This record gives sequence, structure tokens and C-alpha cells, in this order.
Amino acid sequence: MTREIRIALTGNPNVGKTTLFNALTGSRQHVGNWPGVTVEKKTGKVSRNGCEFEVVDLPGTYSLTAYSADEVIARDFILDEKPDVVVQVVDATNLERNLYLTTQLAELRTPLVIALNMADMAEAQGNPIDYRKLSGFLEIPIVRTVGTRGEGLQDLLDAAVKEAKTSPHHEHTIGYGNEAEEMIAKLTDPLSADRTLSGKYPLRWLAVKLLEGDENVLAKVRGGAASARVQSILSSINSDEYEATMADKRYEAIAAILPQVHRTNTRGTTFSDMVDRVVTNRYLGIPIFLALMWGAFELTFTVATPFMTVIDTLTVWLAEFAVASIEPAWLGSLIGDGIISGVGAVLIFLPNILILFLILALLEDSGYLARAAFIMDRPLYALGLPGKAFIPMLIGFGCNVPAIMATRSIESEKDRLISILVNPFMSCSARLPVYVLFAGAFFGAHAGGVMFFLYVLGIAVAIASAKLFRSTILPGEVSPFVMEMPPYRLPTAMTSLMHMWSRGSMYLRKAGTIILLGAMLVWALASFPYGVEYGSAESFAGMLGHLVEPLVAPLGFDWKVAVALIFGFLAKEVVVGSLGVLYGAGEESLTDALFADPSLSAATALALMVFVLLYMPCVAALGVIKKETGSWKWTGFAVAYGIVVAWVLAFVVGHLAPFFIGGA
Ligand SMILES: Nc1nc2c(ncn2[C@@H]2O[C@H](COP(=O)(O)OP(=O)(O)OP(=O)(O)O)[C@@H](O)[C@H]2O)c(=O)[nH]1
Ligand SMILES: [Mg+2]
Repeated sequence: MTREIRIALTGNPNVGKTTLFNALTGSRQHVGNWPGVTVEKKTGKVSRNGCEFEVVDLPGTYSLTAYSADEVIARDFILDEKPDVVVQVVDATNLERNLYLTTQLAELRTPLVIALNMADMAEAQGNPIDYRKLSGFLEIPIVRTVGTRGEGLQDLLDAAVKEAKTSPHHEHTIGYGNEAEEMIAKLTDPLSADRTLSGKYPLRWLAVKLLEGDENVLAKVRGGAASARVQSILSSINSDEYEATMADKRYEAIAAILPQVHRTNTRGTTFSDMVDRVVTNRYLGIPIFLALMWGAFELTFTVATPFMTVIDTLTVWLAEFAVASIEPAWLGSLIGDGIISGVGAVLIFLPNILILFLILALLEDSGYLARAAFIMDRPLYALGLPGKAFIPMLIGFGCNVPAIMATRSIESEKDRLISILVNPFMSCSARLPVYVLFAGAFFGAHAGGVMFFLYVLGIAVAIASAKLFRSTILPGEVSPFVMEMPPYRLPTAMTSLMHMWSRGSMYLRKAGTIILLGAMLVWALASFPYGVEYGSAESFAGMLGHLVEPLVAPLGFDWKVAVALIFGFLAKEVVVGSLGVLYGAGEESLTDALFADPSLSAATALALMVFVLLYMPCVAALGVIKKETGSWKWTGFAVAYGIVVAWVLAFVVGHLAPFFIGGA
């Protein structure tokens, strides 16, 4: 039996690791054109030519000195889990920066192969790389790959198999100059006495990291056999100085190689530069961003409308048919009033969701997302947040769960906590059905504008809250913003559609599970105790609603809305599903039923949308907040703070709205 070979994909952020991973294993992990997309390790399998491979996709990392939570994951995996081969994915258009990591990986003495990815881009820029020569210099096998087209996969696996079998592994390390080398020798001596350490890590690497003052490695040494002697050697040196000189030596070594393997870059003004001059312009940047958002929400509304009408008509007809024809009557009611009306009320919005995600995917893959973070850096910095925090905020337009996880790339713990706490205010796609329903019913042609207002309000509340937290409970300095601007890329139809579909199918699955469950629950509450009129004040739903009604009455919400809000905690689409159930199957669609309800006006509808936008993270989002902060206290805080903010703003908006919309 052949042994399984474990391959770890590592490399700088945004070089195409996940693209290669997907191509190799047939997975569909998220790919995006900005650094920091992958924040967790993902595993997949592939077998070729009788060989079994386990491939692990890791978050990007600039160096092996880990700064942020996602980088720690990448580094720990390589160091502690000891994969059979490490494949460093290198961006061929950015060799210098990428080879810096290579110099560090080489010191680990693990079997190493380089995938020279984005080879197509380097060639198109007229700057192809003589990778055979480069391989000779580095003494590391190099394979040319184009992840997006799946080129070079077989060669890559072949090289990995060969490298995994080669032993012992050459050590191609960099000389750091006399002074540093002397210190390294001094440190290696006591380190070799610590059997647990020296059995696990290469001594030279340990010594180098200690000289650089790496906290993580220092912690490993502490308490061990070498601890006292190492500490006494380190106490006499300035690790910042060593770190700087060693980094210089690494870059020197790279600089010596580069001119021999490709034309030295005499880059003129590129297309990217020209676009950036406009898009990231000090004055134009933010208006362009807002205009794009406006356009996006207009599109999600208008393009989807015809599809919605079809689904809507179909649901109403099906629900009526079920109620009228299924015996016994209670079953007909469960299926018609409960399941079809509830789930159908949510399914109607599938077209909107698909369009929204297509637009988000296009913004992400083109590279615009990183620019949006860049232009927001100045205003955010002034308010106490790093611009980097803006990317998770924008991901939040899709879903707050991956968005909260994306905060892992923020180095400072406090900055990260603030970003997590404000993220639920970013309007995720689950809230979209609520907006489309109410804005469609009460604001007609202005629905797109109302949606735009809600999304901007979400951003404003998030930023204002960040400022508030920064100046009260989480004081501190903002860490500086460093992010590489990815080049603009033409989004491939494949990745964009895949992205759209993966979110769309998630929505469908949600409709079939949690939303279905919510709808059935609300139906049961509306039908019992036995004998009451469906959905009347005497039903359990009515009682529950009336119990909570006083709390939301100042906002203009009645008991039906109160019930919907309670169950919206499961998932915000359930607000719509519950209303679908409570308003029941009739001749008319839910939109018409809501419009006809005398207890609802345009102003209350607006207040309701504001409330749903802000009131609390859904169960799933609370789950990740707990996981990422590791604290029930902060999780509870997120709920309480959200409810208070939502109540106050819904009250204000509900009372001010009549002045603007003429009390309609
Ligand atoms: N032209 C070209 N584009 C590529 C290639 N490989 C990946 N891309 C694009 O590069 C971008 C980044 O790809 P990802 O696979 O998300 O990169 P990653 O290394 O996983 O990034 P992080 O997870 O953020 O570290 C995406 O827009 C890809 O479509 C390639 O070989 N050629
Ligand atoms: Mg990735």
C-alpha cells in the first residue's frame, strides 16, 4: 500500500494558494483578489498515478514570524504538524517579496517545492521567469503553474512526491555575516542540549528566530534545558538590530539572484496605476464607492423583480391549492399556511440574493475591495479603526459569519475585538428579504434608494460604535495600516458564478432547514390551543406577541411583528417567513397583505427595517462571536448593545420619517 503524502500549501497572501488547492482537490473554497481571504486551514484529498495526497490550504503569511491570528495558524501547521512536503506558492509577478519567505522556509529543512504561480501574468507583462535557472540558484525544485487554468498540477504533484522521498534535505541557507553567525553558533550550543526542542526543530532556525527576538520561539525555549543559558546570551543583545541586519542579508541574497532569472523590472505606468489614480483619489474615492453601492442595490432590486413576481404568484397559488384540497384541514393548513407560505415568502428573494452575491464576487475578484479599504483608511483612522477593518465590514454585506472570521488578519487584539463587535451592524444578505419586502410594499420606485439608505446606515452605526468603544471600553492606539494592493484582475466567469451559486445554494439549504423550522414553529403557535381561530389574539402566537408588544409598541410595531422579530433571532430571513405564516395564505401576496394592513405605514415599515438591520446578531453570528472572542461577556454585550441601538434608532427614524415622506 502506498503511503499518503501530505502537502501543505503556503505562501504570501493573495498568490493563488486556494485557487491551486481547489484545482488540485476539486474543492470550492473561497478565492478572492485581496490578501487575507483564507483564515483557516482547509484539507482536501486527491489521488493521482496510484498516489494518495492530502492537501492542506493555509492562510497567507509574509514571513515565519507570525503577527496575526491567521498567520499563526499557517506557521504552527508547518512547524508542528510536519507535512511531508511544503509547497510554497509564489506569485511570479512579485518575486522579490515572495522569495523572502522562501529564505525562511528553507531554514526549516522540510522538503520544499515552489509552485511558480501566476506565470501567465508574468509572461503577459513581458517578464517571464527562467525558473530552471532560479531553481538551480535556490536548490529548490520549481514548477510553473497557472492556478486559474489548472496548468502544472501534474508536474507539481510529481515534484512533491520526488521531494518527499529525498532525504536528507539540503540546507540552503543564507549567511548572515560574521557577527550574527557567531551569535547563532553561540546559541546553537545550549539549544542542542534541549532534546525535546532539538528533536523537533532545526537548531539553526531556532537560533535565528531567537536572535530576531521571536516571542513564540522564546516561549518554547523557556523552562527547558537550554533556558538559562539562552536567556543570558540574549540579555546582552539588541534583537531589533539583528532582525534588521538579517532581513537585509536575505534581501541581498535575493537581489543577487533576481537579475539573472528575469528582466529587471522597468515598470512604467500600468493600467492598474491609471485606474487607481481615479478610484483611490482623495476626493473622488468615497463618492465612487457610494455610487457603486447605490448601483449594486438598484440592480439587486430591479433585475430581480420579474423573477420574484413569478415565484410569488406560484407560491400564492400553491398555498391556496394546499389549503383548499388537502385533507384533513389541519394538514392542509400546516402545508399551505405554514410551510408553503413561510418558506415561499423567503424563497421569493433567491433572485435578489443571487444578484447581490454576483456583484459582491465581481467587486472582490476584480481587486476593488482592497481599494475600498484603502480609501476608507483615512476617515477610519481618524475615528480609531484601521482601514484593514473595512474589508471584514464589506464581507459582512454577504454574511457576518465569514466576515467576523476575516478579522483574524487584523494584528492588534483590541482592533480585532472592535471589528468583531461592530460587524453585525453591516447589513448581511439575510436582511435583504426584509428590505425588499417592505421597501417594495411601501416605497415602490424608491425601494432601491431605501435599501441604499439602510446599508449606509449600517456602515455609519458600525463606525460610530467603533469610535464609541475606542474612546470608552477599549481605549488604545490604532495600529498602522499595511496592506498590499492586489493588481486589478478581470474576474473569471467561473469563480464569480461559483461564488454566486455557493451562496445561493446555502440560502436554499437555509430555507429548507432553519427557515422551514421557524415557519412550522410559528404556524404551530398560531394554530393552538386547539380550536382557536388561526393567527388570532387567542392563539399562542397571539399571546406571545401581546406579551412583547408593549416593548415595541412605541416603535409602532404590533403583535405580529413582535412575534416575527422574536423568531428572527434564528435567522433574519425568518422575520419574513414568520410574517408569511401569520398573514396566512390568501388570494393576495404577502406584499399586498402588508400594504393593506392598517397598522402598518411607510414610517413604521422604515422603522421596522432599521430595527431588523440593527437589533441583534443571528444565532450563527453569535456563535462565531463567542468562538472568536472566546468570551460570553462580549457575546452578551453584542446582543444587549444591538438591541438598545436598534430600539433608539428605529424610534427616531419612525418618528422623523413622516416629515420626510409626508406621513404616507
Ligand atoms: N492570472 C492568474 N490569476 C490567478 C492565478 N492563481 C490565482 N489567481 C487569482 O488570484 C487571486 C487570489 O487567489 P487566491 O487563491 O484567493 O489566493 P490565496 O493565496 O489563497 O490568498 P489568501 O487566502 O488571501 O492568502 C484570485 O483573484 C485568483 O483568481 C494564476 O495562476 N493566474
Ligand atoms: Mg486562500
